[in-house]
Amino acid sequence: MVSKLAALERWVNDAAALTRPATIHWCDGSEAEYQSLIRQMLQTGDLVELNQQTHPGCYLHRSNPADVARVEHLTFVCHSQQQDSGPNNHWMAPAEAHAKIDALFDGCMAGRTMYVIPYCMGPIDSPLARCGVEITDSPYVVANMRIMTRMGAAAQERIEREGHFVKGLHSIGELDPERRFIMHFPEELTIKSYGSGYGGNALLGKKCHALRIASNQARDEGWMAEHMLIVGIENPAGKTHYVAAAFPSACGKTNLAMLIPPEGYRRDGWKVWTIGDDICWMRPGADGRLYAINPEAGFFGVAPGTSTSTNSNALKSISSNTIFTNVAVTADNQPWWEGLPGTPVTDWQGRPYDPANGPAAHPNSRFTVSAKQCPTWSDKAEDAQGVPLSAIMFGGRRPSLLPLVMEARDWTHGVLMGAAMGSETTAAATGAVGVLRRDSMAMKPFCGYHYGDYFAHWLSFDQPAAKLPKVFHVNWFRKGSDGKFLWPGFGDNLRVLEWMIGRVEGALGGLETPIGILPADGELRLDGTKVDPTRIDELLDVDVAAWQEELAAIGTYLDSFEPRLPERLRQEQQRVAAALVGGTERTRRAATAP
Ligand code: SAT
Ligand code: MN
Repeated sequence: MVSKLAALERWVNDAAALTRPATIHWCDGSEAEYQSLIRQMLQTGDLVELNQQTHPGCYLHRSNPADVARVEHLTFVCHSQQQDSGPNNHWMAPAEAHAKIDALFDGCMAGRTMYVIPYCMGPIDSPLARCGVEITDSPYVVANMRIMTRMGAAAQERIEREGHFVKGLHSIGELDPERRFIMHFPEELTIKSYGSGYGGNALLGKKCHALRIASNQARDEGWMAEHMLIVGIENPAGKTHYVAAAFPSACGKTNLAMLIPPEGYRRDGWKVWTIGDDICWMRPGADGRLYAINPEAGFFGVAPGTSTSTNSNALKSISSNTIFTNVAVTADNQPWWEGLPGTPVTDWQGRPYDPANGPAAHPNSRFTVSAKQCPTWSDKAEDAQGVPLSAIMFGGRRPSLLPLVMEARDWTHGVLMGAAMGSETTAAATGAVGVLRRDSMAMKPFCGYHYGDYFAHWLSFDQPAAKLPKVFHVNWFRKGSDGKFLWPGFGDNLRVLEWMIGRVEGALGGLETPIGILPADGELRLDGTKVDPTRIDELLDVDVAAWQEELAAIGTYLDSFEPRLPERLRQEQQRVAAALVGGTERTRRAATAP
C-alpha cells in the first residue's frame, strides 16, 4: 500500500487500470527527485540545457508547435445540469464527457511512467489551502508542479489526514489538437485533461483546480477563488496596504505584482512586496476584512517583454533554477525573447532564427520559477491566515473609453465594474489576438459555474459587519488620438496605487462622476514622469456619449446571464446608465454635471 487513504489508493489503481503505464512513481517532492527528472528529460530531449555559467539550473522545453496555449474551445465544465455551467462555459453531460475522454485515456500510458503528484494549493498549514493529486505521464509537468505548488510528502500527509482531495488525471497523449480535451467535473471534484502538455492545460493545480474547481468550492463554502495578483504597497511611514488585482492573462499581472517604484518613490521609501501574480483565494476574517492567500508557490510568467526596464525583479528571479518554455536562445546558449538585449540564433521551435518565421520567442513563451527567488517576495506570503486586502482592482486592455483609474462608489458598483470588464484578447489562449471581449473579473476562461450565480456570490459578501476592500478599475492601455499609449505603465503604475491608497485612507477627495470617482486635479502625483500633463486630461476623460453606448452594451451583455442575473446588478447598471443621461460634452468636468 502506498497511501494510507483508501480512496486515494483506489483512484490511482483505477487510473492505472485505464491508462496501463509501465510503472507508477509516487512523487515525494524532494530535490533529489527533481534532479533525477531533469537528468532524464535532458536525455530524452524534453529539456535542453541552457548556459550553466550565466543561468545555473536553467533549462529549456520546446512544446509541440501545435500545443502552446490554453484551448478554450476544448475546455468543458461538466455540471450535471447544463444551466449550472452557464453560457460562459462549454458543457457536456458528465457521463458523455467521461466516456469521451476515458476512450482517449484507454491504454495511453503504455510504456510510460505514471507519476502521482500530491500537492497543496496554499501554505501547507493554512486553513484556506486545499489539496489535490495530479496523475500525469509527463515529467515536464511533474517538474513544473514542483515549482508551482507545495508538492510531495507534506501534501500527501495533509490529504490523508483530511480524507479528501481534488482528483486530476492528465496525459499528454499524442499531443494531437484533434484528440485533446480539458474536462472539469465540479460535483466530483475531478479534472481530466488529455492531449496537451502546455501550462494551464496540463499543470492541473493552476487554472483547472485553483480556479475552475475551486470557484465551485468557494461558492459552497463562502470564500472566493479569483484570477488576481496580490501585492503589498509599503508607504514611507512603513504601513503596508495589500491589493488584489484581476487582469486577463498576459495583461501585466506579473509586472504589477513585482513593480519597481519610480526613482523618486524609491528615494522617499516606498516598497513593493510580491505575494502572488496570478491566483488569489480570499475569505472574510473575524474582523470583517477580506483575507487573501496565493495558492501557488511559483510564477508561470510570460517571457516576452520581460526586461530590466519593465520588470527587473522577474529578470533577477529567473537567472537561476528556472524552466523556460518556448523561448529563443542566443549564440552562447542563453534564453532570449523579444525585449531583451542581444540577438537570438535559434527560435522557439529550435530552427535557425529567421525573422520571416515571426518572433524568435513564442508570444506566449513562459518561465517557471519558485516564488522564493523573487527579490520582492513577501514574508507574509507564507502566512497561514493570509493578508488583509485594502483594495481590489479590475482592469484590461482597453485602447479607448476606460479612464486610467476610477473608483466604485460602493461594493455593488464594484461588482458591476468587474462584471463589465472587457479586454483585447492575447496570445495566452489560441484564437485571434486583439479582439475586444467581455471578461468579467478576468474569469471568463476560469469561472467554473454560471456567471449569473457568480455575480450573486460576489454581491453576497456585502454584509452589515463586512469591512470590504474599496474597488477600483484601471486601464494602463488607453491610447491617444495619435494611436500611442497615453500612460507609461510599469513602475509608474505606483502613482495610481498611491492615489488608491490615499482614497482608502480618506486623505484624498477624488472627483465624483457618473461612472465612478476619478482623481481630482492635482491628486495624481506626476513629478518625475515624462507624461505630458495635457495627456492626463485625455487619460481621465469621460466621453459621456460613448459611455452611454458602453452602458447599453453592458446591459445587453448582462442580459445573456438571464434568468440568473442578480436583480441588484441589473439595477446598478440602470443606475449608472441613468446618471449618464444629461450630458454629452467630451470633458471630464462636464462628466460631473448632474
Ligand atoms: O497557461 S496558463 O493558463 O497557465 C497561463 C494563463 O493563461 O494565464
Ligand atoms: Mn492567469
